[in-house]
Amino acid sequence: MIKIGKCLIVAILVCLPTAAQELSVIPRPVSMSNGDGQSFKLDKATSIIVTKETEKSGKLLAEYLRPATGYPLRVRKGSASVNTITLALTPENSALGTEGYRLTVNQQGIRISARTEAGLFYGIQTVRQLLPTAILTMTPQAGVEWQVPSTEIEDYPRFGWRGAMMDASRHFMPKDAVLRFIDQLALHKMNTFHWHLTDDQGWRIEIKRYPKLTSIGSMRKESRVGHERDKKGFDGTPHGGFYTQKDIREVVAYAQARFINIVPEIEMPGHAQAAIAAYPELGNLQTKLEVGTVWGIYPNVFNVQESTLEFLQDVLTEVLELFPGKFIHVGGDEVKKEQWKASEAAQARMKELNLKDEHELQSYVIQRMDKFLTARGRRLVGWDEILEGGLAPGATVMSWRGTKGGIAAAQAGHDVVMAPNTYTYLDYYQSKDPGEPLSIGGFLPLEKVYEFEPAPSELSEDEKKRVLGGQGQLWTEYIQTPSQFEYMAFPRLLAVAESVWTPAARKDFTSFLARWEKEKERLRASGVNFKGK
Ligand code: TNX
Repeated sequence: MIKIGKCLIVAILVCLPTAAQELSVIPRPVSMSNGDGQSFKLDKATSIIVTKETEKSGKLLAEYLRPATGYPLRVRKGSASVNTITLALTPENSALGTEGYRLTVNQQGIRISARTEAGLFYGIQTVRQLLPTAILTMTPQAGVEWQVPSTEIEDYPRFGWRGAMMDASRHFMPKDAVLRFIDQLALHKMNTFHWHLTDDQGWRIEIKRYPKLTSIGSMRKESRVGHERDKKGFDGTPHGGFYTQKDIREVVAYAQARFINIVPEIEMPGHAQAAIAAYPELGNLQTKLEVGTVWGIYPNVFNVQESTLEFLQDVLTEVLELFPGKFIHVGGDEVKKEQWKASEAAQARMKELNLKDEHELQSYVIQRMDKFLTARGRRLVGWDEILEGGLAPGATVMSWRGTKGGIAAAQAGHDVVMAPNTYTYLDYYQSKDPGEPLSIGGFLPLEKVYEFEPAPSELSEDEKKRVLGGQGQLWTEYIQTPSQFEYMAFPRLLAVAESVWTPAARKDFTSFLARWEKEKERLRASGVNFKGK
């Protein structure tokens, strides 16, 4: 405003019509109309309309809505009328696939339909994202109008394996942090939680038959200070923790209720030092080892005697009882071969089995486990090194050293999960800001993660069908706390979520960034840490 004498010259703002702002749903739905500007208002009289088949989903929705609204919404059978949220199973709508849903919101009410309960679940997650972000808080929020903007959404995932990996070995992640992480996976329509439970620096799963795995193997006496390459010494502080079988059952049930499958990982034959510290007879040396205290690749791998393979199968037997999902991860990465080369027993074993080198010996271990798991109706998954020395027939390959291993495996007719360090290693730095917490290295900013394409163009259309999906990895050598874990995960894991759910042609980084603004409020309301506060 400019004042000249007694005249006011007022600048007139011309408001150009702007495109209505896109609703902030992550991952971006397959199709979404912006509605007519009207909205549905949820209040204490709203009821949730279910059938016998959708009652469970209805109760889950009511449970989700209760803490923040304070409303004990009625879940009842009947037909949709004014002020209702209807959950319907429509098995005939084949366009939706096994996890898709259709969501309609208008002034009268909300309707979610899907062919499966999983589809309804994802429709419910979208509704949670469309409500004011305060819906995600766990205490009653006074004075919020619980409006849902009108819209019409049809949505289904691009891939069936939409995952995140948590390394709970290098730094133990307590159960409540695991559950909080699972909540975030569910809210973003991820369905696979890969739980890395054993490694050189800590064994984190109770195995009843071998109690020393946790009484000895879950505790290291100290940890490296600073970056491994700086060799700055040790903190002198013991670090430990493990999940009891009861904890695991609780986490599995919690995940199942959210349509998340847990893929446990028991590392073999490398990354085995914590187990060998507990049971020295599993190793190749006569000397006693301690649980690992530094980061990097240890030479101490399992020996290949029959008794050790039986030990591994005994461990897997308990793992199978705890984890009902189809896939069991046996690691297989970074197996140093020196000890096998130097060991008479290993060399004799190679001769006995008619194997030509140590790669074939490693492959033998994995093939034995593949047979063991297949005979029990499960499937083995391992890191891409399991390709070396011959791939076990039933194995699924998790490609981490870029996409090469995954491409080779898909071309050989194997199933593949893409987890390339070039796009999905969320333990790498996310910015060049000197204030970033110390990390293993690398540089993977959000925009690079957003470019993650799980089905590489090198594959033919048929081979692409072998790509089950992809996932983000959070290795925890340098991630010491759950809060730092979340900081590394968000927002980048959301870029992974969009890459595995949304059709490639619908991905748009500018749109993602706009939606990320709203998402920050969601994470805040959920009490989850993130980068970019
Ligand atoms: C490589 S990925 C590893 C892990 C490390 C990670 C650090 C893989 C199969 N092995 O043991 O934690 O790099 O980024």
